Amino acid sequence: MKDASPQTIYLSDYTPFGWQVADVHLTVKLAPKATRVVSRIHFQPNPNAPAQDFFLHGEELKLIHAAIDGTEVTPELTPQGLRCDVPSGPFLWETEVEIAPAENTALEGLYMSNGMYCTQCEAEGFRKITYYPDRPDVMATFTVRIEGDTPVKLSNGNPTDSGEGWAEWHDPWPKPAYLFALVAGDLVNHPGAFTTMSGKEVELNIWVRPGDEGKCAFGMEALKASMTWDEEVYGREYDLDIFNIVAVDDFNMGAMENKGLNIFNSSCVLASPETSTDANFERIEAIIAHEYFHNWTGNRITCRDWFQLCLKEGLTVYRDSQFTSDMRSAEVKRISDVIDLRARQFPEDQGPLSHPVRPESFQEINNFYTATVYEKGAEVIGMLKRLVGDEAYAKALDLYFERHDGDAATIEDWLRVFEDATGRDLTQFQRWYSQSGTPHLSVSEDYADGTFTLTFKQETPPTPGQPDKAPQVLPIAVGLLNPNGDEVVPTTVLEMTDAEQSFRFEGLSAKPVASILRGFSAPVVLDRETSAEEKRFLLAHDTDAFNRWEASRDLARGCLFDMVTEGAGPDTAWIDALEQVIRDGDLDPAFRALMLALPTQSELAQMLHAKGITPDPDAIHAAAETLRNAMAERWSSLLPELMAATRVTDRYSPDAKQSGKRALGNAVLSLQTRLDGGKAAQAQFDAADNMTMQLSALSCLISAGAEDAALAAFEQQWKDDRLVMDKWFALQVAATKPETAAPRAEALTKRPDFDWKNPNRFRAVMGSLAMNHAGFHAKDGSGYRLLAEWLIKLDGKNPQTAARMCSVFQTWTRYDAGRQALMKAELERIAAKPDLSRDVSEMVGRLLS
Ligand code: 0A1
Ligand code: ZN
Repeated sequence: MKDASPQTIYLSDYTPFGWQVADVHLTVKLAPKATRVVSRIHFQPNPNAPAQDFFLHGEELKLIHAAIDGTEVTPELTPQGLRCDVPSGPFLWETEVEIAPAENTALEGLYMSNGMYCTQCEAEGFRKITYYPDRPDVMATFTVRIEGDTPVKLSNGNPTDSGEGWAEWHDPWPKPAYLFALVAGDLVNHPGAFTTMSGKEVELNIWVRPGDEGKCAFGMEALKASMTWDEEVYGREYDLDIFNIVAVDDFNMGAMENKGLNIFNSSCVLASPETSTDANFERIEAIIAHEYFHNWTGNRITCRDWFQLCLKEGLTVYRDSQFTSDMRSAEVKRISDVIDLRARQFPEDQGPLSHPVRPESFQEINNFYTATVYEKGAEVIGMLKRLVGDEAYAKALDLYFERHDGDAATIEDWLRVFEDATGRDLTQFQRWYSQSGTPHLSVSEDYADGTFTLTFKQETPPTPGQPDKAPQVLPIAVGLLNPNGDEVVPTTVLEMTDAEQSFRFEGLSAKPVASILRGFSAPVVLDRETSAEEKRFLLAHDTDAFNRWEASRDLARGCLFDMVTEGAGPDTAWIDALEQVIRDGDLDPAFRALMLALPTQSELAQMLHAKGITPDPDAIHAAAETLRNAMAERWSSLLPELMAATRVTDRYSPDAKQSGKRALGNAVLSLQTRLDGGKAAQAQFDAADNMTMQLSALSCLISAGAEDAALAAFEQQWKDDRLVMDKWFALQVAATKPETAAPRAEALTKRPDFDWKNPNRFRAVMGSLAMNHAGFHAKDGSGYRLLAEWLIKLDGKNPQTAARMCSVFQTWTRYDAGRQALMKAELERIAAKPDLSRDVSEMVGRLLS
């Protein structure tokens, strides 16, 4: 039965569940269309909860029978669950339900992927497996018996016993139901082992479908590195005898941290040099770390309710970014994270979907697994660390683990730990969790008699439901350079608490050049009027790598802005200043590759909109093309030289050193393609022995319009590899010219291998269409129409993935009246779909509001 009237849930309505669960015993008898789930649960009254009806969540379940202390009962059933009269003391609750995993296309609860049974219970999927108080503050130990004829049967915790056709698992750590997992199938394992810091042996496995065994070694090494890192940096040890990872082809998200049994989208764990790019390797390493780190930040300490999602996600993203910084280059990681934040979180925070890091209401929690909760949530932790210092941060984290181990905690608990560990008052800091929107920070400078004064003003524009904002605490990292380029004041963190505040630097011999917001020390928009000359100075001399990159980015933004608004030509002074950096062989090639990338077209659209100019996607695209062509022409003799210097002759490794060289080489190749029409790219494509080189060459050929032969050859080579074919689908749409983006996407949807129920394949085509800025925003509305049609279709099968993708419309009010009307009409068409899911309905409602 469908949920007819979506309800809004409020943080302020939180009440504890009326019962505690002592333990859960599940027997799952697997069958594709009629799986039986028998649950035996010991409930006892919760002395800390107000009186309430006994209500258990349950959706799309066929109740076979229910009993209390062995006596059959007839509960009242609703579309959301069941209500029942229960004894006043402790009791044993038993139910048997039937579910059909083979028919579950929503990929939530128990479902099947390529003949394999698997589960996804976060956030509220367990209620599709059995009746249960499916909320994170109800924690219990689980014993699971799996019956079925698949050779492998896995669940959380440690294996306890098994026999012909059955296996039993016991998880000794109390956990909420969202961390429950079960996997059964014909799987093979890539084994490993780890000895923890206290000398405990842990068995490790990566389980995959037969044929994928050769793609597990990198993931296993990443897992071991994560386990070591969490011991060394956070003092956190693993706590079970076994840690299993399973790769699943059909998965809505990247991966899931189920206790002792992490389930991964196969694209986020399987890797080989031939089939995965350097970027894939880096992402896999980070996601494996992320899920592993959840064992402490998420599992041992979980969330009281879903409003506290950032408690586990912000912290775990922060921890995985620290890990990547330690494993690779901290500077490159920081720049990449900021690029990502601006591309995904800023538009969210500046549009109709804006919400606080800790939202205060929702209809469908699955719609709040957002860049704001994850990435801004991590930025907030980075700021906290910057404000209290590294040592105090470490002390606070120790206290957090000590005080809250085994708890379902809140943001208040988290901040109290910091207050207790440091003696600071974090009342104002709390606004980072409750106020939505991106603060704008402006700055003015004054110099007189050796004293340099920086005056900052902060202001956060109104966001949905929050017309007025109070000032937030901003850690502003600043360094000062002398006119000769020497650093006279090293990085200093200024703590801004007021709407307007001045900071003085004394004893200077000349007016310095300020490097502000070093390392992007706070997630704000910095509105700073500086001359191009000063930016070029910072580009050449700043000791802070982030701000060096930012100075160049700013110049590029300014140049593109002038090109679009005034018809100006490319800024050759910037191109020449950048050349010095690109040529500098002492600089990390990965950093130089980042310096070569232009701001995204969507970022420019946002910038124009913020300045009151309606962005024209075609004009932005044209300006970016002209600028890239100018860079290529100006550097025509440098490019071949650089390509030669970045050639890797050693055996392929996805490490930072080699991948940095390839990144630079491929950035150069894309410029070279503008001069030779794809000659060098074709040569690289033909010679490539790894996916990084092959795919970037293909990308260049597509943008040069010289791709037919290469596309066919690629398809021929990789037609049987689903993950590689996802790249093939994606690239043709993402890298093609705007006018061919929507027609190509549409043609691809007509292929028999466009298996649109697979979220990876769907996103490969539709997500890439949205990423082709001018293509998606084609004036005739063809991009919008195609996407809306497919979202309507997907909504009937997989509401969660459809809803997530609705966010590509979040910037719709930025554009001209014609485009706005077209997008609005598509959103209204989606909203009018009969039986629209709660997920998509909430998203479209927010987008149109
Ligand atoms: N907790 C996981 C992400 C995740 C969230 C929701 C899911 O289904 C709705 C699945 C996975 C993580 O942060 O990795
Ligand atoms: Zn996570």
